[in-house]
Amino acid sequence: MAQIDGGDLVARMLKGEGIDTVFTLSGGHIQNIYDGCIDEGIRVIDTRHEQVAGHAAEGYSRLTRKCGVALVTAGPGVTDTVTAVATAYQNASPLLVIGGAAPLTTSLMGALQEIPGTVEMMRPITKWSATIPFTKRIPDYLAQAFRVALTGRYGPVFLEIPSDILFGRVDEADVPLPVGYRTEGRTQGDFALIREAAQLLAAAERPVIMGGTGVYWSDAGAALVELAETLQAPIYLNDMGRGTVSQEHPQFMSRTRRTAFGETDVILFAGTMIDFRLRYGRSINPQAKVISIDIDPNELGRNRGIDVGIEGDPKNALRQLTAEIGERVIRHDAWLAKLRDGETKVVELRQRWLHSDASPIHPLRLCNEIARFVDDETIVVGDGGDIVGLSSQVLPVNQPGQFMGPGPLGTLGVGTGFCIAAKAVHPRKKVLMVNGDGAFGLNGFDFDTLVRFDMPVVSVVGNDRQWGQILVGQEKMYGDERVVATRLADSARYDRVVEALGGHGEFVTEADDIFPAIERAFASGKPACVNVIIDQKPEGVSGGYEFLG
Ligand SMILES: Cc1ncc(C[n+]2csc(CCOP(=O)(O)OP(=O)(O)O)c2C)c(N)n1
Ligand SMILES: [Mg+2]
Repeated sequence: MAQIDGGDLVARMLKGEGIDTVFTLSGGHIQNIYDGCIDEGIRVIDTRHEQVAGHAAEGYSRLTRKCGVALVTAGPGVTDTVTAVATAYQNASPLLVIGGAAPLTTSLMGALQEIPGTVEMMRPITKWSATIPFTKRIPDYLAQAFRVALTGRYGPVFLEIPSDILFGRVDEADVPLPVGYRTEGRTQGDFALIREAAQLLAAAERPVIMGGTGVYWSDAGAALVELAETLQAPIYLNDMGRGTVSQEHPQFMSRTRRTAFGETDVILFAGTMIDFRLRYGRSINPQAKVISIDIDPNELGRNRGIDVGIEGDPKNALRQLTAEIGERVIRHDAWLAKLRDGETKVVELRQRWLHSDASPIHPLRLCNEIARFVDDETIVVGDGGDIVGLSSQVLPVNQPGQFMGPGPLGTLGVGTGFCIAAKAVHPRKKVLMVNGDGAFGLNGFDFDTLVRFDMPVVSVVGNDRQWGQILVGQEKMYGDERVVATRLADSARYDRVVEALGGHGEFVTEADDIFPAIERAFASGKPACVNVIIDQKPEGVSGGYEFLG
């Protein structure tokens, strides 16, 4: 009878899930999984840091809505992924991290890379974390991992495979691979609550709809638009919800949220946590009726009391609401016009800086130049502080999943991993990264991975020679003379770092040179860095962030 080992079993299960690429940094404890991947035709992309492998795997999940996989070696390989796992957890992203581990046969004897408690370490930031105890149980554990990661509120799982289990051999015939081990069904909202919510929405005078990450995961953009059009309500989006509705849609709004929240009488949240991003709900009109839809019932009523809380898949629940409201004509022309007016005013105020010729370069001018390169076939990765915040106000995002940022964990350093994922999933799409100079330093070395795998992406570094978003707050709170730990070198040439790794570099100090430099960067056909020196104290831009304690 044919004998196979645990690595073959892992690879076959991945193949069965439609995983065509895995992300890793090598180690003896896991190398037979690679061997299995070769047999199954699964591409192995090796990064220069396990954190990047983790972010790349999350990026793969976000772009495919499958469960991305990172394979990492025992001990430090696993601990290096903790930040990526935590980031995915906060984003409700499915993710499977498979960690090597010292053999069970030498447990407690001080084996190489043996540390206690990796499974426990991962537990609070995963939906499930476990050790696989027998070789022949590998397929069952993987089936359970995919079932947990890809149902309910999606999220990461961690599986540790001790090396004697992973390298153990079994008769192929003794280990049939499980099939039909998870459902793709999606829950409906409670019918009575849908009716109640529909009545509130239909009677609203100043309705507001806010969609978030859950809208992306349930692919609910079209359902959201349909309801919003029926209700003639403004649409606001945050985090991974961005792009699920085109910014061209006449009801899409992004600059008037404060007014809308403050004046609304009925507000509907779909797949959006009412957390710090929404000021814990504190800015919502206290008299407003609040309706919330979430796949995770623990989000319903958190921080802000709700009137109707609908546990369910956002796409289904939104469709149910639209059906329940029926074909009435509900107009809120004055409300929409007022908000649109507010939107236009902000855009007009910005014009001056968007077209500024100032030297040093105004960051809004930089964002405006970057925007010229973003079309529907461009994936934009954001990794940095203020420069990313500003760019999100300027860059068009009209496609679901088109913008990839760290989400509520605010993880600096996600960028190179997300770029690797974007090119792995969509080799022909343009990938453009907006980088802070500080953020570049965290995982910039993975430009090497982009070079090795021939993944041309362009990173534009908004180089203010500081950890700007923190420095601004520091100055406000403690004064100029007590700024500490937030300044970076004037001389750092991130463009040359990328050149040295085999990529293309551009260095820009004048506004008119930005566009041709980015053009050359794309034309080079290599991973590229356009290092743009920008104003440290730009006019008209407040910077920093409000720390809501
Ligand atoms: C891993 C990590 N460490 C620290 C922080 C805190 N932090 C938030 S924004 C920021 C500054 C970012 O600086 P940079 O990337 O240069 O962007 P800028 O704000 O200067 O545009 C820091 C340090 C974080 N969010 N993530
Ligand atoms: Mg900076």
